Amino acid sequence: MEREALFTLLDEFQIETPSWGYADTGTRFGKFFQAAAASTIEEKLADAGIVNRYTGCCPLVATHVLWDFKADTNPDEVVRLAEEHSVRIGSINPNLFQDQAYKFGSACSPNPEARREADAHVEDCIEIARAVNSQVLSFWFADGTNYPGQDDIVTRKRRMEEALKKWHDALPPGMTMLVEYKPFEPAFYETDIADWGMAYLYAKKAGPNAKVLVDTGHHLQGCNIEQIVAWLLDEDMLGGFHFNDRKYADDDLTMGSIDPYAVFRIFHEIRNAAELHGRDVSQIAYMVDQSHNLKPKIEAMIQTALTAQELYAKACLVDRKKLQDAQTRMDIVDAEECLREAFYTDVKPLLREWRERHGLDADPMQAYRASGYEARVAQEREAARQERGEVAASSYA
Ligand code: PSV
Ligand code: MN
Repeated sequence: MEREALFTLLDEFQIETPSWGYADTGTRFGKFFQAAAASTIEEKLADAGIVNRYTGCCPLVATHVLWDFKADTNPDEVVRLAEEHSVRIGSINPNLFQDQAYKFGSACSPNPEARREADAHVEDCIEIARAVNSQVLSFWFADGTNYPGQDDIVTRKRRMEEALKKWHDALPPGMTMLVEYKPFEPAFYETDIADWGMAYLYAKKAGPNAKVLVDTGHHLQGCNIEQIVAWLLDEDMLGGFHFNDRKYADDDLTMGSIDPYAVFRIFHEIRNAAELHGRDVSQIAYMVDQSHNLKPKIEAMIQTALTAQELYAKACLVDRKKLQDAQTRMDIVDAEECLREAFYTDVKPLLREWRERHGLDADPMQAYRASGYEARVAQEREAARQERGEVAASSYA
């Protein structure tokens, strides 16, 4: 691939980072607090702005409605803050899992009150999305059951279909609804959207503006994620990704930290869909869904963005003509080598050049560390915590 063509593809490859990746989050067993962690939406947007400033490829920030939009939050003010930090609000994520009403589910709950509450929340989310100019409403449901017989599986399916259709029809023009799946957790017997097939079916039934969201951590061991991606692309049903990596289940590890070749293969299928099969891949939302409990949060996000760019660039370098030729000749070794050659190409010099062209530092992580941002905000945020009467993160150390 020509250098200029690769640079154009890199220009178009934009990654959305999650507001919740900048805040203190934990596991089921507890939290480890960081002095520099963001607490307010302003702090989260400031951190996302820093990631964008050093990487040049993360201009969007995903928000989670309950965590970011309090009852007194003015959406116009959020837009203004985002602008101030040179980012924009990306996807809006409704929260249909935290309220006590959702004990037995939200859209699928047998409790009509819970379903009504879900309806009202989604209505609010659509309003917020409209106010902040977001084009994406991204749904993940904790709905499911823990025990065989707890509820009727098909009745739950029908409740979900009805809710998604209603919400889809309430979307303003130009807004897309993404449907995320997860095989288990928090429900452990049956999840109401357990896999891509179910998400596909729900999205199809909801209407033309509903697509599937692939969270890379939400698959059972051994699952061929790139095949799912290829199929969804071919059906024009791939809406976006939540990037992360995992060794066991939904571990929220840094993208590519366990299996970079798998990420490369996913990107390869995307480039294949675009270059070989004429699919429009321009609307795919590349989003990160990681909340780091141990790594410094901004560094983890910079590392993620750099990894994504690197693996994407490698996938762009696959010689597709050569690959097709090897496939036609049924030469498996040659075909596989096309992928391996691209994967093992050192793209770091190319990425350094891309950064220099955009006036970015050639080594974003180094530049960020040298800026002293983390130490500065740690001090400011600890002081703000004390002022609010909260426990200082450093007192846990
Ligand atoms: C659930 O595991 C998930 O992947 C969903 O995308 C949520 O919105 C996100 O994590 C944050 O809890
Ligand atoms: Mn997710």
